[in-house]
Amino acid sequence: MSSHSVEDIKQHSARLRGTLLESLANPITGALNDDDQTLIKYHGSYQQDDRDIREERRLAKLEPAHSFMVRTRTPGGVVTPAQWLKLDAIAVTFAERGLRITTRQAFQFHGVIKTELKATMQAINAALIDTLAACGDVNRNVAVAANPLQSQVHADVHAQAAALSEHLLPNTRAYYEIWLDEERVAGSGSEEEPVYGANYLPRKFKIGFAVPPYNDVDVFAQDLGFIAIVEDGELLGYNVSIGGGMGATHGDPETYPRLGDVIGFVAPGQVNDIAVAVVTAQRDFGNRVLRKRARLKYTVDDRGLDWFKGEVERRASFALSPARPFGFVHNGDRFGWVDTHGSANDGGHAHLTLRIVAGRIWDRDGATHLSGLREIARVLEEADAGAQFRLTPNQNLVIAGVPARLRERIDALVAQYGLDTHVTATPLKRNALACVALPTCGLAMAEAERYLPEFTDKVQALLDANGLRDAPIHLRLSGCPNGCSRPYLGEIALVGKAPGRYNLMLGADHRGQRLNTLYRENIAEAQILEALDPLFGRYGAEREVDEGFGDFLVRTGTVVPPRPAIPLQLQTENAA
Ligand code: SRM
Ligand code: SF4
Repeated sequence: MSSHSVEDIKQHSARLRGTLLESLANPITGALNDDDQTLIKYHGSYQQDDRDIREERRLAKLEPAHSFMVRTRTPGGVVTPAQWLKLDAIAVTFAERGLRITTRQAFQFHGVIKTELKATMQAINAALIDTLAACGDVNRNVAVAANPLQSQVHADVHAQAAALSEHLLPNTRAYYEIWLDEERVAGSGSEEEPVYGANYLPRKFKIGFAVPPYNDVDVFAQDLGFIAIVEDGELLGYNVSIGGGMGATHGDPETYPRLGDVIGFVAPGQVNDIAVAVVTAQRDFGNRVLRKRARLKYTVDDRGLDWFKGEVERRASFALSPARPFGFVHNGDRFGWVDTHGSANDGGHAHLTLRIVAGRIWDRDGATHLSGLREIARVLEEADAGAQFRLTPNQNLVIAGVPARLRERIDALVAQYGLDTHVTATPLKRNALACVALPTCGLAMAEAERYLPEFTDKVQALLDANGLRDAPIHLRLSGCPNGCSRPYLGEIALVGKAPGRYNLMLGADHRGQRLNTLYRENIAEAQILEALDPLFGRYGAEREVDEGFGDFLVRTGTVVPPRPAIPLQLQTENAA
């Protein structure tokens, strides 16, 4: 990799252009020049290689099997059936392993080769979707509560989040020039970056909007969270939380997962201003020397929450109002059909949430999910009734706004293509998350996505044996401590340490308000199952009514968790 620091590369990149055009044109290698490997992230892509065959290729003296992951910027993960069909065609033409729903409501394509990267980007653009700022030291895809229940408020919150995503886009035209052949305009005065500055942010930045009582976006895992405060069906504004983040490095106490702190309340009209104030404060005070300490969570801890809040208010030129009470009941998805008959916005429509295991939509072994969703998209496009696909931050899929007359047809297609695991799978399997990990993720230390089905089968067998078949336990699997499946918010989580070895984390709640804690370090599957079995036994025998597994472990002193995210005075009853 490059010997230049990321800060140097950004600064000397001519606003994220670098030598990307030359790199793409170089026929000798499937890779990019070193510095361009950093810059391409801001355009929504990562250079990767197939780690399954890395060693084999090294021995054969071949360069690694390079390819690119491409990630969309789709705030709240909303696309139309027509867009779905276009994304599906891109997956079939240019990518391997279909479409991948991410934990931030984006699509990822894996395995795109360099010579087809530009065509892929252009095809995404032709679907009226972009990939700008999907990765890199900028604001990433904005996550938004996924289910369009109580639809007017959800529509309002989604619109707010999409507008904020636009507001925080970098101004550089590099993306349009490199991928879409826009001509470069001399002077580049319009490329000034009043929010980001010449060096962009010290690190990635993430924003999420939650609509209580559901916390499907895991709002406290975001650098900046907005929690909608709704009264009598009206959106009053948002509580603001800052300083969430999951990533850590094994064995380095200077890095840690952290839940956001609620610092106050803003009206809808103040959202963009407060976001810009937080982003620019992080831009100016975030750690640009140590990347592992560069996220907002560390800036907040290093400077102090009160100091940071004061700085944000100074920049926004207004004071935050006191935070309002709110309550979360759940951070998972609600599966199956949800009827919204009679609601003001979309009378006579319903929404179907499908379980997509680890977010991977592809055709294999009789489970032809990509084909099935293509058929569903065709039906919805033809009906032209305003239905949408909405990706959830739990890697699942909502088919939203389905007219009553189409329900039977959709149900038939769901069954025909094996898309009905929301009905057939147990709650454990429905709620489990896994990050991508091997073979594409360059940082993976252990399997995650590929291991999830086998691992959940084994945990399920233990639950069954303990009379807990339908226990709705949230299980999350990450291939390394970066925490892309937000594992530190799992009631049970595995965090990869080495091939076949994981840290076992236990004790988060199922509302995204309490982190879990390390229970056993660096153990293999047999030991993990051995550790879980007696805990399930006790849970089955001693749990209180409706008590979650994580809550049980904490109440019984089996694990001692870090502090909860929300001060008690802010929690309404349904959060208890
Ligand atoms: Fe992530 C890096 C995949 C959500 C924390 N993440 C990566 C990379 C790009 C590996 C790399 O840097 O080379 C992974 C690419 C794997 C691949 O082959 O596709 C990767 N992250 C993902 C996705 C696809 C996981 C998934 O299974 O869905 C998610 C894409 C989200 C999106 O659409 O934008 C994804 N990553 C997350 C989340 C969850 C979230 O945002 O809600 C987190 C934890 C929250 C946070 O940021 O703290 C997360 N990813 C990281 C980190 C640790 C960052 C840190 O500052 O601590 C890294 C490593 C890094 O940035 O250096 C990372
Ligand atoms: Fe890769 Fe680690 Fe993220 Fe999993 S958690 S996708 S292994 S960086």
